[in-house]
Amino acid sequence: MSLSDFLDSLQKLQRDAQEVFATVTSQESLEAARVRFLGAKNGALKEIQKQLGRIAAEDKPQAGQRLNEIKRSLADAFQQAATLLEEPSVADGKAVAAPTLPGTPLKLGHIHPVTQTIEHLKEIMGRMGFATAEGPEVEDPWHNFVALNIPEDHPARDPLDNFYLATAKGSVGEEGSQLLRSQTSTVQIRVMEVRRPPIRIVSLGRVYRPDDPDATHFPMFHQMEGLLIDRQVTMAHLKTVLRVFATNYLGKDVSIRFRPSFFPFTEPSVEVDFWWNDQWIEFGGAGMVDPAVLTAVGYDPEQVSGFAFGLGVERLCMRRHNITDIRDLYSGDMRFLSQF
Ligand code: FA5
Repeated sequence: MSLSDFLDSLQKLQRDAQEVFATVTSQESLEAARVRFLGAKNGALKEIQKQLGRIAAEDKPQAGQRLNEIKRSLADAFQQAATLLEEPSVADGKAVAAPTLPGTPLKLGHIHPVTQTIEHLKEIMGRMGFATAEGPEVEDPWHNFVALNIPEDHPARDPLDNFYLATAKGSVGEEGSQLLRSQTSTVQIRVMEVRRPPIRIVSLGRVYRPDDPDATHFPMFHQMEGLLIDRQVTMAHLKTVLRVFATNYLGKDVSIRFRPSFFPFTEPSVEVDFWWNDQWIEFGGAGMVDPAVLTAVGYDPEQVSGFAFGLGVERLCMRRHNITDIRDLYSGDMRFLSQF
């Protein structure tokens, strides 16, 4: 067989095959085309390949090269036809059933209401000059209790009221043990340990307590801690900052009251309540930083004074958005969460 006859038959095969592969409409016709052109036994390509032995020796390289090219191009045509069959085509009906209907909307994620609240609170406090500070969620008893003037026998240190870590080195409650922080007041200590006054920070983060969940309690919640240390800071400064904060976050008509209370790390101490749904609801604690705390971090209580506060972030968020059950915030129910 001459080289030109060989090349002609290859050319014709390629034309035929491409035409057939381009018009297959089902798996069956695709398979039939594959067997016809690429079949290993009697496929058209195989038949032509058999002729290769009859080509003159000097023409064989060229003939072989062309044969391989056609083989690749037929394999490609087959692959393309197979892919097209898998894709839904307009001819399938569904895709063209109602081309003017709106498509399926993309579900976009958005920021959780508690995170939105945290950003909002940071922004309000930032406008009053409070920078943001951070502290670890896994704490040691020094920062969670001792430096905050909470003695060894204080009920707040009870293992039943805290999440101590089983991996901790020391015995539960003692130096060397570790726990999930139960309040963000730990950050007061961490900031004062490394900085000199004046200090004006807020710290927003998670805290953990083994409280039974109910409408206003959750075992994991967030607090906003505030700390201001300077010369001659008074209770009037504390009350003003909290009032300005409350009116900024909740509106001018918010009623806020300060109730005498006790915290080991502040003296005097107050509980901060907001009026909500015909009753006073506690939002946090506050007070003048106890001189014992200032001394524990190496400050001179004769030279500086300050105030601190710790507010429940979820309760603030709930008050603003009129959410009546804290558990809704952590239910993961998109029907609820997507409203914010
Ligand atoms: C404290 O945690 C003090 N560290 C606050 C403080 C800071 C006082 C600085 C003085 C100076 P208390 O345990 O009351 O205080 O908690 C503060 C607020 O956290 C509460 O008023 C409430 O709003 C919120 N809170 C407390 N427990 C929970 C809970 N289980 N779920 C949701 N919010 C809670």
